[in-house]
Amino acid sequence: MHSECKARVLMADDEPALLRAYARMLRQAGYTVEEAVDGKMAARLAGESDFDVIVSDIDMPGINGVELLRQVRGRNLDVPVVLMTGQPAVETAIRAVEYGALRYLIKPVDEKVLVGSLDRAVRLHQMAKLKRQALVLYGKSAEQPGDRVGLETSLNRALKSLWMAYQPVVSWTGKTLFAFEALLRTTEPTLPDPVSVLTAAQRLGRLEDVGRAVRAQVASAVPNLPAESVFVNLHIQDLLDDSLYDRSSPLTQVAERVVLEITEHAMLDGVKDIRQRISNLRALGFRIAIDDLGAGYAGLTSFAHLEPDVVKLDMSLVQNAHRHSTKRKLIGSMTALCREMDMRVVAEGVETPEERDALIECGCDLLQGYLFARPDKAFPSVAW
Ligand code: G
Ligand code: MN
Repeated sequence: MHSECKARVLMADDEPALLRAYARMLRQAGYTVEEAVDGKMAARLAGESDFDVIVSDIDMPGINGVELLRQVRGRNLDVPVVLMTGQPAVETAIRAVEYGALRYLIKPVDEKVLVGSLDRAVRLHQMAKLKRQALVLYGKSAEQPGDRVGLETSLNRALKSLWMAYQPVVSWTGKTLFAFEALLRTTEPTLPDPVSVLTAAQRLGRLEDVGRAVRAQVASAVPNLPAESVFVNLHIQDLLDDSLYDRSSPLTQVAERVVLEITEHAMLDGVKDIRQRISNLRALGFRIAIDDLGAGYAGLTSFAHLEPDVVKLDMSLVQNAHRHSTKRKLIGSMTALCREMDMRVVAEGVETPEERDALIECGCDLLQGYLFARPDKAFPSVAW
């Protein structure tokens, strides 16, 4: 079958006799083979052109097989890599799996096993390419790269392509712009929405990188902000990042114009000294908002700890408010209480004029949602 498909294999082994023997086996099976006499040469060849499969010895001087695998994954998430070794070790096997090696073969490798592995590898590679195409074409899929370097590559691309969308928060009765909320966006197809970016970053222990990138971007947009304030979502872990409290960091320079949103969901995760941290942020000039209020968490700790300046009602509470008197009662009571405590209330996810009017009737004047504007790169104008 390989005489037709002519799959290209990169074969790396620092033992010349073995390299020749394996290459011959593969050519007989119909593969086109390029030979690399060590890891360095293999890394160079792999960088120069695309292979259908890479087969490599593990124990090589300089760049060994696992390092080669890591370098290859930095550029290419899909190409199957088969590693071979004469000295199997649990440690290297684990790293091989972590970096997405397809197989880990013990030398001497039987011809049938080698060719069989490569036949399978070529098909899996085609499948991987098709899946990635499907993901790009049809978005949303929950598909995510499973291996660590793959995820790392995705996250790096997401960080590179990261941009902020802005959505207005309006005062309806005054017909004025109250603020914009900054929302994380990327063009990385494997991490298509903020939640998947944050989940990936969390798995990799790199939430700090995302938080810092977001804050830097928002800071650079503030001079052009066509409103007094900007709302910025914090991940609860961001509260543990020293750079958030750094007086010289770009966002702190404009802290007076920034409202930091902390989601109510996260309050349960219990960041140590949260009170102290919040009070440090206030001292720097930031205001604090509770995000997603009413979305599932019933406790009072969030209020007690945050004493927020702004409370954002979750869209689950807001949507269809005109149809449910219970929702209106809740919103009305919350809004009244917040006013007594000197807190502003923003209703999120307002999509229809009926919802808007119901909210106004409940005393809630600050509104955000598709009815007024969708989040967009250039500060979108409001459809009054
Ligand atoms: O968790 P947080 O409240 O920060 O999330 C806001 C999210 O809600 C954003 O991703 C934004 O795109 C989305 N959003 C904003 N306005 C509306 C709306 O009117 N309807 C819906 N369904 N989503 C909205
Ligand atoms: Mn928010």
